[in-house]
Amino acid sequence: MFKKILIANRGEIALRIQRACRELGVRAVMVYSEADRDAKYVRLAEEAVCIGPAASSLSYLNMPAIISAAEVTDAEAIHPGYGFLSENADFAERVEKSGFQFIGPTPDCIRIMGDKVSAKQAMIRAGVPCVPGSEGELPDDPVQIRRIAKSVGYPVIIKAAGGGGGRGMRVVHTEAALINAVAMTKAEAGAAFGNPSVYMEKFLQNPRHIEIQILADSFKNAVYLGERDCSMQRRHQKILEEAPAPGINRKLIERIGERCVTACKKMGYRGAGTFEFLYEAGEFYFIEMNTRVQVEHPVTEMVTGVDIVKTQIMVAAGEKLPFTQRQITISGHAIECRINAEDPFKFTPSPGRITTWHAPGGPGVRVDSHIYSNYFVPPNYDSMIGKLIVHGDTREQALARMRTALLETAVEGISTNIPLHRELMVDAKFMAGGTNIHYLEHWLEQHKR
Ligand code: MV4
Repeated sequence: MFKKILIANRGEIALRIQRACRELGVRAVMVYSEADRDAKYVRLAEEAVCIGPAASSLSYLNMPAIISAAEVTDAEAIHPGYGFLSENADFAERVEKSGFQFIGPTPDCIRIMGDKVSAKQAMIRAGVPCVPGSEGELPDDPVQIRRIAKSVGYPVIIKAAGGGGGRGMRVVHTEAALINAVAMTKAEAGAAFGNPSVYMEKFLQNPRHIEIQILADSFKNAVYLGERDCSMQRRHQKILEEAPAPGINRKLIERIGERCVTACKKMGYRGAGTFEFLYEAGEFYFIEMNTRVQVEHPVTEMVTGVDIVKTQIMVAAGEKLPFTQRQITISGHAIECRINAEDPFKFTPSPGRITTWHAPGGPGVRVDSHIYSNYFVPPNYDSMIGKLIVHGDTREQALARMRTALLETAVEGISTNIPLHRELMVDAKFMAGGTNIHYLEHWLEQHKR
């Protein structure tokens, strides 16, 4: 095991990784921007290094500053968390070239999954079901583009190979709009991602967003840890997640999970990863793979008992996965509410000083947050200030525990989206389970205030 690792992130995930390090007996070096010097995990740290001013581009995205911090503190490995540099293949490569272990997959795997066209091709080869569409990048010839769209069937969606997470895509309903839409998406993709390559898929109208968590070691061992339902989102920002996904056939999930495991073994994938699928009319369609630990990993930890962050560190240190697929079982139900510093219905950011913080508690309640009373939420970063996670024997018990947890939680001094979560927890359709990716936006439209 490593003696010391550097945590190249901030906020709740920096604290989460620090906690995993303590359990493993690994010293953690925290890096922080000038806006984060009073952070709880910085105070708790055995070592901390300031890497620059508040702006992310000058601190948490500043590769030389992060690598220098690892050098001066003699860290052996770097954990990138999520966001920032976590899926940057060039960063992973520079980390390795500087003699450190990147806690994540190889730069090659990150690069292949970062290009959504090559990711899809890798999945097709591994037998993972994908959304029907162009096999690979769209050609330039308008006649061929029209032919592909006709065979896929309208509506289609044009997606940038360099996009992902909802960036660089356009829905096309008619042949008349097709060629212009492709040209526009290509131009935007070239400007935004430095890669004009686009591909086409059948546009699914009312899917759910279901993702499969995997863990893999360097010895071609891989397991899937079941699925998460992340359909409750607004503008591609997830607001709550749950595991397992309500109402989906377990045998089907097992078949898809096994395909994901096969894909990992074929790619030589190492670390934690997530296969994102759209689920519609009883079928799964792969869309993207995330090569990092995700915000919503705790719901999977709660239903499997597996510590995903600890395992990431163990496999990066060259250890074998400490469990086989047969030892993984899903028990009960978990829900996570993301707590954001924002207006609960207008969604405008609400940074500032938290005057009061009361955390909830009780059986099956977990709080992943770095905040405290008198903490100042900086305006420079993502608005998420923590996550409330509950576990119950059944979905109904988890819902009841989340209602209580939300009732007990008090954040004063800033606005948060807790009032929105309180309403969703008593919403009849959400309570029934299985709402799709459009549900929250429609709900907000109907509950305008
Ligand atoms: C789609 C789709 C419908 N059909 N692809 C958006 C984020 C990116 N990961 C892929 N996205 C979508 N791809 C096909 N072929 C609908 C979406 C989509 C979506 C997906 C997951 C979660 C929320 C979403 C919100 C709008 C659109």
